[in-house]
Amino acid sequence: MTPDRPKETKPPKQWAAGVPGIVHALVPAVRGMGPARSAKLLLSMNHQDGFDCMSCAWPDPDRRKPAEFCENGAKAVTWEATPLVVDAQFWADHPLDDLRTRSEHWLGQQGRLVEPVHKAAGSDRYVPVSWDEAFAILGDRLAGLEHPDQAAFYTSGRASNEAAFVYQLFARAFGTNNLPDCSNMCHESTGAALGETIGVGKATITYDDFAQADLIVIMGQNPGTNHPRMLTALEEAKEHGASIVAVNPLPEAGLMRYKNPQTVRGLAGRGTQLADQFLQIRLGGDMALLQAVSRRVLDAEAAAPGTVLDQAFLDAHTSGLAELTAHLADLDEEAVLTATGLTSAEIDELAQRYVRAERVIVTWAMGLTQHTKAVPTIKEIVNLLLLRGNIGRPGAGASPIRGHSNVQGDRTMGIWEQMPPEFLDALEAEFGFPVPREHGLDTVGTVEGMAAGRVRALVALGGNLVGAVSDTAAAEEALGRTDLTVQISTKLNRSHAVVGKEALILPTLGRTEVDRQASGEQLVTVEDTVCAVHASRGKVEPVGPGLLSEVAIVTRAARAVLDAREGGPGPVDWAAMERDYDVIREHIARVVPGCEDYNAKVRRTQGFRLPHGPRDSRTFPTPDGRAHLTVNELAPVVCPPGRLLLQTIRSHDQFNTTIYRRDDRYRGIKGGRSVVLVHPDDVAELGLADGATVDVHSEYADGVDRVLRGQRVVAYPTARGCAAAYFPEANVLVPLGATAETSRTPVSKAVVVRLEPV
Ligand SMILES: Nc1nc2c(c(=O)[nH]1)N[C@H]1C(S)=C(S)[C@@H](COP(=O)(O)OP(=O)(O)OC[C@H]3O[C@@H](n4cnc5c(=O)[nH]c(N)nc54)[C@H](O)[C@@H]3O)O[C@H]1N2
Ligand SMILES: Nc1nc2c(c(=O)[nH]1)N[C@H]1C(S)=C(S)[C@@H](COP(=O)(O)OP(=O)(O)OC[C@H]3O[C@@H](n4cnc5c(=O)[nH]c(N)nc54)[C@H](O)[C@@H]3O)O[C@H]1N2
Ligand code: SF4
Ligand SMILES: [Mo]
Repeated sequence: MTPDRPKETKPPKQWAAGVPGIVHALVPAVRGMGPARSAKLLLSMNHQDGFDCMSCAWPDPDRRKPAEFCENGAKAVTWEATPLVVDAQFWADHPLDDLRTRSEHWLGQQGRLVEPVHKAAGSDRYVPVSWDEAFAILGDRLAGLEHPDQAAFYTSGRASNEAAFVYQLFARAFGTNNLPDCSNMCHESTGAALGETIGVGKATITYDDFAQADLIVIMGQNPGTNHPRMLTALEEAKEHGASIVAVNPLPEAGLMRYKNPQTVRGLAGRGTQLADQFLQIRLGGDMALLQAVSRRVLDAEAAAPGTVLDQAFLDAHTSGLAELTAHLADLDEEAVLTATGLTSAEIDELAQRYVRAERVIVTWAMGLTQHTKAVPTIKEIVNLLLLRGNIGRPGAGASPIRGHSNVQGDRTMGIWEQMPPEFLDALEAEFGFPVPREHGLDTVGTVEGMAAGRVRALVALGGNLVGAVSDTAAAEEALGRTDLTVQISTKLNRSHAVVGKEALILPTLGRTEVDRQASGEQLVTVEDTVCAVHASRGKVEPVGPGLLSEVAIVTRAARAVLDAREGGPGPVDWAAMERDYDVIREHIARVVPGCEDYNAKVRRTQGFRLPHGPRDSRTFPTPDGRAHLTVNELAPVVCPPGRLLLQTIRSHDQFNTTIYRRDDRYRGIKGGRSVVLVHPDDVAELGLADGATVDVHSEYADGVDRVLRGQRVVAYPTARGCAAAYFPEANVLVPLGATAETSRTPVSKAVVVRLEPV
């Protein structure tokens, strides 16, 4: 792909949102959708009788404002609800060779997909086919595989609970647990760490806890861009007296100051200063920082016994305190300072804030999960919180902030290659077919399987697997080796251009659109990052007459495949589920823990909250019923001299692999994405200059030269020794095998690189 360098760059912004936020939300909305459609959609967004924002997983407050959306939510709606469609002529004009030269930005701009298309083996282009033909091809090819494990069923986190439930049912009725998902590349490390330590892999807080916290520590997360309405919750928390600490290599605008566009002060004034303390940490330094803070907490307790730790809580509910205390007694402060790039005084200040605060929330996202040591790092968050009983009481807790709007719900519904036996038992009891028990493939495993020829067919419910996963060249080659790829999607992306020998695109309704089935208009349900489940109802007419919902596509695909294979269709009544989603929800109620009486509960005004032992009653569903303080060996990333540690980040104008515009307003980048952000002193030390063009080479033991060409160097106030470039372009730099311990999440935030001038 040709580099896309911006012509000039400006200094980063010191504050987020305000008037420009509104303008950036509304102008493109009205331009893209027209005033009537814009008003209808934006005002019903995140409201009880409207649709759930399809962008991020940030929760809704109980008391909603008339406009309950942010700039980036508006962009997501505008992108989906465009009246522009990909017509039949497009497929004639654009063979795959041509599509492969196009950028993600261009592909996404072509409009909504409205008819199924098929690329035959040996052909160089897609041609429109009827739905019946599409399902017949799908049924024939999947039924023809030698073994169900030769297929993988990928999911991106936008699918509704109903679509996710029927999709995992389809995969398991077909006979495989190969259910990789975007979560494997996202919060998998969180699930692994929390599951092991507290028994539940989800946030231990509710929305209201933010307003009750004394201290909120935001680690490895950029809420101003990725969860913008979180800034409103943070502003409210500050009004209630909370202090905020941001731990980040970048001084992200949204962490510094917020001008709430819904208040007078936000529109006209200076807004609210958010972070009281900013710790500009080196990439991958968080585990060392957390250990150093816990060590200080333990030292304070030793100096004044009985005054610092929540001993009653520790005795009643946890294990491992003695081991942790002994381990941290040997912590090497010098190693901590090297790993974090911070001073002892800065760490002292955070520790003092922590000890002074009665109620502490720690939030985190990709800055923590996409590291080799991600899982132990998140376990150190749990250690720190447990020491003072900051789990399972108001205003306190562990708060991973999920990415995709329903990524958490998809997991709850069974989208996971390693669902626990209890879930599989319940599925088997409900539907009466033998459910496969062996763990399936995760995302990296699926790509490896395709490369090795073991995975011959890929079905994707949304997403852009080849665009999102690491090692682009290897992943594209692996995809190309499969017999069939099937993409169920709203819009084009790289995964429609890089395909198997045969390929299908099955276009689907988006969340903004009314979903009508034989029994009438349907609602779907979603779960946000704090386990709140609620309904979502489309508001506008579908962009094309022939579009099917995700549920309809999945249930019809299941029928086509199961009918076509030996042994017959099996016991599941797929047609009943397509006709009326209440039927799906009745199954969910009987299979998914915490979803009893689901149809009634999701129709309540606020929906309902899934039960959560640690949050609700300090009940920890671990094997011994206790929360575990854990001992984790410090092993900071080593970056050789003359090299930088590079992270891959999102711009303010993208949603994952969807590029809305080629700008990044808060970081001062305009009209291009081929940049590498480097500290000014490092720019000088490397003999480069701001604005220079470089090739970025990553360095791994496998000796393969992976290179991101033609990036513009931007002198930027990041932590020393660190750099940043945009995902997905920078995925070319990360080998497929570079994954986090335990969770196998690609290590996208600590890539050793060398910059070579061109
Ligand atoms: N507009 C928009 N919204 C989105 C998305 C989007 O692409 N666009 N994506 C959605 C998805 S799927 C997700 S997962 C979330 C992602 O939300 P984020 O996790 O906020 O996304 P990233 O851009 O990956 O930003 C990571 C942040 O962590 C910091 N960081 C990186 N490495 C480290 C580290 O080692 N230590 C610390 N302390 N900080 C570090 C980076 O500087 C950056 O601020 O957002 C969701 N929401
Ligand atoms: N280097 C690097 N790589 C990363 C990351 C990183 O920080 N750095 N982040 C990782 C993370 S956190 C994630 S979550 C993954 C994201 O991986 P994915 O979830 O696979 O990718 P997306 O770009 O979110 O997928 C967007 C596509 O979904 C389809 N789509 C949109 N809406 C709908 C819908 O309503 N229904 C259906 N069926 N399809 C729809 C559209 O075709 C759109 O192009 O990427 C990961 N990759
Ligand atoms: S914060 Fe997230 S869920 Fe809320 S409107 Fe913005 S993008 Fe949508
Ligand atoms: Mo994500």
